[in-house]
Amino acid sequence: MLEPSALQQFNTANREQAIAMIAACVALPDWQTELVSGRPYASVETLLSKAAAISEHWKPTDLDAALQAHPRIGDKPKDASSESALSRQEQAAVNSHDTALAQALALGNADYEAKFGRVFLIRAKGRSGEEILTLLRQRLNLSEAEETGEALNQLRQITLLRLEGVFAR
Ligand code: 2AL
Repeated sequence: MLEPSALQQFNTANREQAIAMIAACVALPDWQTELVSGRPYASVETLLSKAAAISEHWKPTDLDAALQAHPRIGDKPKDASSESALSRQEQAAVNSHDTALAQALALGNADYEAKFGRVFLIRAKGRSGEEILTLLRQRLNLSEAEETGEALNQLRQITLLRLEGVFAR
């Protein structure tokens, strides 16, 4: 028998199960609830555009809340949670055996945290460690307001990529 697609499962699951399917995409309960309340979705594209639209409402306080689920770049988490498994995959191209790079990232992360008071966030999937380091150094020059906007953009990208992964079958 044909397995139901992830979208069919999401559309027909009870509320709690539906939330559990998307919870690892971003640790923002309001976003999760709003996406689940929009069911049923006719297609994965409709679901992804709704998800993108509701992520446009995020504010700086949402960034702080969501960051709790994102380890630093270069600190690949070792625990068994599904968020950590996603983070490890996303950071796969950050070569932790390159000591010079690892040290430069650690220094950049520390400078960033001293300046902005939160963890540096970047969509890591599709980027090398060197690229991430270059972007980290550039973003250190932004103003507080510019950088908050940029970090929220990165959070949206990470969230939507994770969501595409959930509904890719
Ligand atoms: C991460 C993460 O866990 N996945 C990703 O794309 N970026 N973390 C971070 N601090 O940027």
